Amino acid sequence: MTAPLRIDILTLFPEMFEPVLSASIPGRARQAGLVEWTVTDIRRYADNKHQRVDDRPFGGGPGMVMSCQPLWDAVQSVEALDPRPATRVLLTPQGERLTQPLVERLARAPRLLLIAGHYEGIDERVIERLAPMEVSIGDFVASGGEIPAMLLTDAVVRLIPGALGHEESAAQDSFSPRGPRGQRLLDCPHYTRPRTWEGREAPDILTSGDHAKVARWRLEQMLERTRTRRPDLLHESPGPQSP
Ligand code: 9D3
Repeated sequence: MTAPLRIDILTLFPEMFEPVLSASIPGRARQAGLVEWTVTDIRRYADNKHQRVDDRPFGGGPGMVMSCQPLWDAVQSVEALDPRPATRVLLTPQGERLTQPLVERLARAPRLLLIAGHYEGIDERVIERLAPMEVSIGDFVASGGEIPAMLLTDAVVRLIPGALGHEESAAQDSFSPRGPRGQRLLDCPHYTRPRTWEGREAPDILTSGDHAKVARWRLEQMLERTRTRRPDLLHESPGPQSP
C-alpha cells in the first residue's frame, strides 16, 4: 500500500480543526489509514515571553499583521517531522481561486502544509521566503483561513481512492457526464418517494423503467441547468480528466 497523504495545518486556532475534520469524510479516511494530519498552534513558536504572534502594521492602519518569526519557525519545525517535501499552501483572499482542477492537483501531492492566516494579513517577507502556493476559496470575506483550510482538506481527501464508500465513488466526477467539449456540468434534479407530494408529481420518466430514457433526460437536465445557472462552466476549457 502507498503511504497515506500527510496534511500539516498551521493555525492560531488549533481547536477548530479536530471536531470538524474528524466528523466528516476526512475522519473516516483517517480511520481507514488513507490520510493523516497534524494541527500546530503557531503561537507555540513565538520566541518572545508574551507569545505575541502579531504586531501593528508599518505605515499605520487598522488591524494587526502576523509577524514573520513564529510562522517561519513553525514551518521549519513541522516540515522536519517528515522527510517528504511538503507542498506549501497559504490560504489567503489574494490567492488563486480553488477549483476542482486545483483540488485534483493538490490531491496528487504526498504531503501538504496548510497555513491559515488570521488578522489583517501576514508580513510579506515571510510569505516571499516560504513561497507557498496562495489559494482563496472564493470572492467573499471570511474571518480567517481556518475554515478555508478545512474546506480544502475535505475537498482533497474525498479524492483519495477509497475515501468515499464504493457507492459514492462510482458517482465520482470523472464518471459523471460532461458537456459537449468535456466540461463539468451541474447535477440534475433528484426525486424519491412518494411519487406525489403535496400535489407535486415526480417526473413520470423517472418511474418508467426505461433506463436509456432516464439517462437521456438526466443529461438534458444537466445541460439545461448549466446553461441557465452557470453558463460560465460551458465556456470553460475542459478539465484535465475529461476525455
Ligand atoms: C480589508 C482587506 N481584507 C481583505 C479582503 C482583509 C482580510 C479579510 C479577511 C484579510 C484576511 C481575511 C481572512 N480571510 C482569509 O484568511 C481567507 C479567505 C477569505 O477571506 N475569503 C476566501 N478565501 C479565503 S482563504 C483565506
